[in-house]
Amino acid sequence: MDLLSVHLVNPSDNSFGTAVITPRWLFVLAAATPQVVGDPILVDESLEQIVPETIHPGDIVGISVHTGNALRGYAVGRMARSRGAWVVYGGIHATLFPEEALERGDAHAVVTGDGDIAWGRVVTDCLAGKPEKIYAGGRIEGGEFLAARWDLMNPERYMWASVQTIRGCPKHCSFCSVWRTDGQKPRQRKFQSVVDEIIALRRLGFRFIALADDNFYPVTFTDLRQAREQGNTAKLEELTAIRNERLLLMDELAKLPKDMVFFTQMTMEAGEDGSYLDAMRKANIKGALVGVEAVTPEGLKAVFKDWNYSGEALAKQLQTFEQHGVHVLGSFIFGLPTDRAATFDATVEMALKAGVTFAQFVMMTPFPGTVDFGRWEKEQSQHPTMVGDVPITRYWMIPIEVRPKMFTPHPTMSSDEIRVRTQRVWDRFYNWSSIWQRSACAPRLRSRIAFMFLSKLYRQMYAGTGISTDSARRKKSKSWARWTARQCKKLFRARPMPELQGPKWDFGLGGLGQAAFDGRDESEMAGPFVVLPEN
Ligand code: B12
Ligand code: SF4
Repeated sequence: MDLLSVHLVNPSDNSFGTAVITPRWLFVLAAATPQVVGDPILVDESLEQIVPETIHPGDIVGISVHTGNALRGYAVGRMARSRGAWVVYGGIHATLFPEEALERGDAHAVVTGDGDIAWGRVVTDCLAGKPEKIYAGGRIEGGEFLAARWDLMNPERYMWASVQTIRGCPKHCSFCSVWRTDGQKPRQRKFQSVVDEIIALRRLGFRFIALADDNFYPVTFTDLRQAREQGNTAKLEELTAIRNERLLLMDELAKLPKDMVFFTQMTMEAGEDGSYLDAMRKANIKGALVGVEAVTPEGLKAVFKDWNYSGEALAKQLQTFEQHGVHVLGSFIFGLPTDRAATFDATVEMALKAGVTFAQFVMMTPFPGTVDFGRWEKEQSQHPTMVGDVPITRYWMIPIEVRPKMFTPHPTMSSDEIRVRTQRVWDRFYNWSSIWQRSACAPRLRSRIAFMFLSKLYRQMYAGTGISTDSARRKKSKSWARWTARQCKKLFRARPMPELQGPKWDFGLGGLGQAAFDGRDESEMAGPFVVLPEN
């Protein structure tokens, strides 16, 4: 009898042949796959579509769905089940809608929450022919997060790798589901495990790494002050320990080869803490996505983010990042009820004034699990708007060709007006002359060219294929993005460093970085770091 295979599928309607960032879950679940079934087959559809003939009866197919790719994910699941495989879903959307995955995606089982531990149980139960319908993966502790199996990745296909250092966010922004699904308590990985993984990636030739964190600045001065004022010693100790672990991580990252470039996301509150930003710069964390969202106090209030800065203070706060050597990717939302026609120009002008290195302008989308979604679903409950036979509050189930561009009506602007104005903002921020000016932050011509390509790629892949665009533009953007992606890939790759040694930690690697080093002798990891001169 042939041995069965485990397939892990990252669904996508858009295959570019090359992807910017590795979908981390694929490589983490690979690490969680019991050895008895061998190495799983990893399929990332953002590279190329799955070939149905590779699925055989008795195989186990794990599919990850977020809201944007749920429809494609369900199609893959139905195909796999029709070929006799066990079909299992996980990921944020499956966590929020397990019943939908069972019904529309033909699932045998759904894992909610973290898969690091639950996946092993699912595979074992499938092998026994008796999977349960729902597995509650829950929120595991940071020390239990598995290191990814990078040995199963084709390094030629990705520009950036992704490593997670922390999950959860203490905030509660109205448009975000992270604090509901991942929780408000930061769950921090052991820094040694993170460093081990990064070394494994640099050995493969990756020097650009996205720190796939919800919020890299989980403890603010306000949090510390409040705990102190309340005389809450336990809380103060907990917060201080989280902060110290962050600093330890950054100390270690600073010892890695100097050509490494990290990128993360965090709140703009970090602008209050120059020493933290300095530690980031020293650690080669060269950039951070910062959720600016809105540039007016009314807009910030509307998204429960009134702790963010607006006006002059906002520009100053963002400039502080840049002054400390941390580039900002400012993220702005359009379509908030408080937005007016003038908001678009005011926003792009603020982005330019604040000197952010990159910016993204997204259209308001009510993602499930958010406060905004809950409010909207309630409003719609009496007389739901339907698109075909699908209520608009299940918009991800509407075929792409007929899916509206925006879902919640705006009090004063049509969705077309918002879309067109948003496109203009992207065009203005990313015109060649603005990019050229911003590229002055790159020290050498080669990196300046890389910066310009990256800016254009970002603009094309994001705005050109996203909801704020039309189908003709989307088609043109896709082929442009494909070409640019090939050029960018060459710029991002570094010479693999199989000889790179990492620190030998005081304790065994068991449960920490082991998966990243599978097949390697622990003694290979001993010794000092090899530090390269900057190139
Ligand atoms: C890094 C990141 C990105 C990166 C990289 C994406 C990539 N290629 O991986 C970038 C910046 C490109 C990005 C882009 C976007 N992102 Co994003 N991103 C994240 C972030 C911060 C971390 C994801 C990650 O790598 N986590 C680490 C892995 C290990 O965790 P995980 O994926 O959750 O997987 C675990 C479990 O979910 C489970 N699991 C997952 N899959 C499966 C499958 C099976 C079978 C099983 C058993 C278990 C299982 O097990 C895993 C291990 O525990 C998340 C936030 C979050 N907390 O999830 C947002 C998040 C996923 N992104 C989100 C959004 C909205 C977007 C964008 C649409 C942004 C925008 N407005 O345009 C785009 C869409 C991109 C696209 N087309 O896919 C939302 C999704 C909301 C939703 N309901 O779908 C999130 C949750 C953030 C948020 N604010 O709400 N993103
Ligand atoms: S948007 Fe950012 S700051 Fe707000 S809850 Fe989500 S992860 Fe936290």
